[in-house]
Amino acid sequence: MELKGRETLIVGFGKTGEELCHFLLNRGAHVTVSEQREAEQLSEKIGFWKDRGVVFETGGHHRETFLSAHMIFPSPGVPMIAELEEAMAKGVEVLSEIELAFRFLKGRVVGITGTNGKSTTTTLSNNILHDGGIKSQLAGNIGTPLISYVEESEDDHIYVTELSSFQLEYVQQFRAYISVLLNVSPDHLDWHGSFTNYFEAKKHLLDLQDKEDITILNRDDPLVWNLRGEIKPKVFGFSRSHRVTPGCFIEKDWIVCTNGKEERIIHKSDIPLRGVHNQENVMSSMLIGFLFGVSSQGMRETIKSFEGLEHRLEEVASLQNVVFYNDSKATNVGATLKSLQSFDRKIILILGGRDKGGNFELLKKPVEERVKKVLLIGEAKEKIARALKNGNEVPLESVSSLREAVEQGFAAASPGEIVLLAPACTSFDMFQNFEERGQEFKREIFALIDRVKTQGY
Ligand code: UMA
Ligand code: ADP
Repeated sequence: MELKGRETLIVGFGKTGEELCHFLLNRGAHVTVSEQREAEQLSEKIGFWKDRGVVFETGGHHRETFLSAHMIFPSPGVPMIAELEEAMAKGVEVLSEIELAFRFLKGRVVGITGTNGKSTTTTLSNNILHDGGIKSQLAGNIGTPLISYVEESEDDHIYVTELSSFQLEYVQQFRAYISVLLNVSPDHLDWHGSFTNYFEAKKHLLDLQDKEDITILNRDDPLVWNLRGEIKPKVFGFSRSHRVTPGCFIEKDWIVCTNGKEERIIHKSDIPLRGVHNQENVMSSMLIGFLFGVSSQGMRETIKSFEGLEHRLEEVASLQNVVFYNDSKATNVGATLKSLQSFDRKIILILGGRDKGGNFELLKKPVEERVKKVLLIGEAKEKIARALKNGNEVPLESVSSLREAVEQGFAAASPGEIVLLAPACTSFDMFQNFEERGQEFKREIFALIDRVKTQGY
């Protein structure tokens, strides 16, 4: 692929946009950035890139800029805006950052996607490979764009890459040596427009693989498992409820991997992560290690020492035997459902934020079964209240801040119960991102503990 002298347009100047600037300039392309935010709101680094010849169009997108480009690289967060649609219709090439990276990357890609569990699985898989002596790197949606590894890449490197549906939208040749599809449930419907489009984007990952490649599929998710007949690579399954071969399954409380010969890898009780969904993440990570020949002993050690990621069912603190959990990353209904299933004690649940088109009706039954009280926060409050109300006896209360949520949650909980932030929505109505929401939740918990200790409440 020749980039020298080509007119390239980057849409959006976040992490991806900046890494793209670096890469495209290095390859001799002419680079323009189009960004909806005003220049003052952007990173100070804009000056650095201007000095190197990047042209900035800020405060909005202009169709002429899009139409005059040879190639457009939209940042993942940029939906199908009119300017992009028109340029595509006129034949301008539109590629995602991962596609560009793949065209130049040496080494192999392990691509992990799914609605939930991507970051956990990507991190654990990378740990397993790394501890097993393989030159692996953590890339993609989890934080470091794949493109930033290209210049240093070598043939024996493995890039364990978390892939979002956004990144998989504009791919053409991106080919993972191993792909993983963890699960699929409705998410990002505001961006993709429909569940079908969202599902199709995820499926691009598998469609672009060939018969020498490997696909790992969730045997217990019918939508995912049904794809096995439609794709070219060899399929490995993982399942909590069926013996699946080749693949990974649970037998007499042991997690077993098989590709002909069965190997017991770890006893269920040795997995430190909470929740059955994490058994699925562990099984798929284990299959990746197994396929790269990492020893059972090695995998066992890595899994035993993996404490999970911040903001994913994170135990924060306990006060008078009420335990607070931070699952700020539960930004869709599917994740919140798994979160609720992970406890056998009554829960005070904090729900709400910005809606992505989620079907909150699905929460009704588990809320009735497991939740003592729901605290509603953010833009989606009323929609969630409508979905939960009909005949539901569980009290709902509206709160205006996480401070109030923490206080009301503690007040409603009896000793032995749980206060859980698993909001089923994004944080963007009140925070920069899910991390900031989780940090604020934790700060408020510790502030409450201090108040109780010093003032008795
Ligand atoms: N922008 C426009 N026009 C638009 C929309 C956005 O100019 O119409 C601009 C914004 O003003 C902003 C820039 O685009 O300045 C942001 O681009 P971006 O949202 O793609 O952000 P990046 O910083 O490039 O981060 C992206 C991923 N973000 C999203 O997918 C929303 C990061 O995933 C990822 O870590 C990073 O690339 C590196 O690969 C974050 C995420 O929330 C964690 N991902 C979603 C999720 O996990 O649910 C998919
Ligand atoms: P992602 O990167 O796909 O968002 P994370 O590992 O960050 O995945 O987890 C996001 C949320 O989804 C967390 O709230 C977590 O509790 C929940 N979760 C994690 N793994 C799974 C899974 N396999 N199935 C369903 N929910 C999961």
